[in-house]
Amino acid sequence: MKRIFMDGWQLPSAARRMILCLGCMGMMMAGCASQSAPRIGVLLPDDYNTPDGMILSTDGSIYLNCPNYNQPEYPGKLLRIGTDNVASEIYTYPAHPVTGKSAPLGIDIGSDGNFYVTDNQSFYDKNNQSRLLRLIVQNGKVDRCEVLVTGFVESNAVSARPDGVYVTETQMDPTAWPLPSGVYRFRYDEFTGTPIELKPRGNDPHLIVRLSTGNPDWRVGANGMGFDSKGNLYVCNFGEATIMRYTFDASGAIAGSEIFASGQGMESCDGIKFDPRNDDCYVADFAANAAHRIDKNGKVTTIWKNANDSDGIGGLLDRPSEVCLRGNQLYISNIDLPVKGNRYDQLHTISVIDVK
Ligand SMILES: [Ca+2]
Ligand SMILES: [Ca+2]
Repeated sequence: MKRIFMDGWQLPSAARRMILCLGCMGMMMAGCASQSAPRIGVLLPDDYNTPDGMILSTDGSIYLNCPNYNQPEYPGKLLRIGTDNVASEIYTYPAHPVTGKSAPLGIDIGSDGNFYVTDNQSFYDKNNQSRLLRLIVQNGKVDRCEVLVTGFVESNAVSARPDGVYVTETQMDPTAWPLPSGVYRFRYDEFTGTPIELKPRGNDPHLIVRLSTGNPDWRVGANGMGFDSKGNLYVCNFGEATIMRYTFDASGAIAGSEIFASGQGMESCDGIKFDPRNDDCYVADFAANAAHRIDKNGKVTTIWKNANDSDGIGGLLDRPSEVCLRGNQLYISNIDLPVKGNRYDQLHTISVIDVK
């Protein structure tokens, strides 16, 4: 079943005036220039209460995962946001056989046209129940869901690259400190129909990057991930507010690593996306209710930061977890998780900021 619902500009006029009015108040509170202020791009009903992973399709659509952690009586969903900002439901994810919940977080589209999705079950069970899934697309529709890899603690971002599928694991061993995390890579010919079962605690040969996080205030490791136009890998160490850059040798092995950007106004780094036109990197900063742009030299510019926590009214950021660039508009998912003083609340929104 497909259902269509409203974006922020198709609300009844009275409700729209109220939201616009409250939004202006929020912008004044934040004290930011109006041309870079966020607005509501998509307003979501409770069925889609925890928006997170986004990926831009070649046809201009944005595909959005909603794990619905905040009200898990609603199953995890995949939505499509058209170029008119109208969202439609594409798929209901099947429940995990142990937890009974579906939890689709990160998403990418492979060159095969299929969706690659992390199933992050850590909100329900931290005993290695998280997975990597693939949605097989046939004739423009999702035909079925395949389980590719099992045994993650907290699978998070996913990138379907020509040489394999990369997945960040936000914590490899929740009992260890500093917190170990990392990146796994799987070759396509390993997906034979029987799921790959990861060896626990970082002992699996698919692990290609290790990170360590020692910030007791944010015990969150490898999170967002992206690739620049040269094929270099970037991984967000959320709790350290640091983005690492990795280069590869001709065989595909990691050849070098360095800090790409750290701090400079970032309080955390969650989801990232690169602008393929100039290799600018956009960052969702969950901890700061902010979005940043980082140039190719690692210089961070904050393009928006709320003065306070918000509920999402007027497009204000409400614990942003992912970004997605469409043209010169930056779409930002507000995951609104109830941690560190934030209250899960109405509205459920995708914010939009004009970035050029
Ligand atoms: Ca909210
Ligand atoms: Ca909130």
